[in-house]
Amino acid sequence: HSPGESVDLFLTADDLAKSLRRDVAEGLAASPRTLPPKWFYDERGSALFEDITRLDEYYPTRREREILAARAPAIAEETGATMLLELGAGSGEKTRLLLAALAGTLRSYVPVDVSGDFLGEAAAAIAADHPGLTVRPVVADYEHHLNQLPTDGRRLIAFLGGTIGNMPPAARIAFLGGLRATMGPEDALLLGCDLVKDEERLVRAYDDAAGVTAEFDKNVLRVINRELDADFDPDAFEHRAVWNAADEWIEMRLRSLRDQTVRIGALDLTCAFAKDEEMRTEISAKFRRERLESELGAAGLRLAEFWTDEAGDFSLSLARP
Ligand code: AVJ
Repeated sequence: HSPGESVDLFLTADDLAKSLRRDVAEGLAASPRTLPPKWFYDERGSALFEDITRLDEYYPTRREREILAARAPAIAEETGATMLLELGAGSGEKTRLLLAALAGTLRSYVPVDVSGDFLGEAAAAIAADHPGLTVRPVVADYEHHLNQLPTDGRRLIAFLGGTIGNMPPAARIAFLGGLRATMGPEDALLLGCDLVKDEERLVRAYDDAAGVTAEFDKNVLRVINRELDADFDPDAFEHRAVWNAADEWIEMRLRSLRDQTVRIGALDLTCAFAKDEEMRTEISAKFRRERLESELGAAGLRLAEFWTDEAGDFSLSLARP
């Protein structure tokens, strides 16, 4: 893939390689072992996630789209945004709903993603459909480069899909505070958050009958094999989704099916996994309005709107300084 000449780079392939090495070294040394979810999304992982969004069991994408379709005009009216800054690409259809609603005021669209692979192409497609709109894709890690993102105009910062749930509470609060610090008085944050609901539905959403999520989970092992010269056998691990009621988040785990040893060449590391040992590969926090409002408040953001879909499964919040 060619990222195209118009992509702003705050993160090079070398930076990414270094942070993968650091994350894997730290995560495999921890007890229990963890791997951060940001490494799922190579080309295959991104395609698997797209498949997940179309599964019957995986409701968040569908529900968020329903809310956006209903509320995009209100979002446009309340924000009068001149710039749409989208953290995390790959929500093309939802972006289009927002772009259409904001057409009256919007001058620029800034998609931000850690991977430039598809960013340039997706941005070119959007630019072609919206003549007059300046499209400025940025390759950056939104947990670390918030203050390098453009700040001109009235910004609507969209962080959709429930991805904020991948951050543990402390990181989430630091992220929201960091974001707030970059916001002017006219800026607004549009935040998608999945909601707490019955355990059975949550677990099925993260452990579907067709096994797509299992493949997605194991994909992180393939990424590590390729990027760090490792020899994980994905078939020697089993995918699990567990509801952590105390923390109100779903955990995805990979459980070792036997005693085994894995070699990670690039780290000069050999790891022993015991049979049944579980490695945590993702948390996906689920929210209640009160907790969300208080976390936003702690970051200096006021909850201006809180919308859900008809079934009350998912939420979209509009927050302001
Ligand atoms: C893209 C982070 C929102 O947490 O629901 C889907 C990723 N993991 N199935 C989520 C995911 C397993 C997803 N996010």
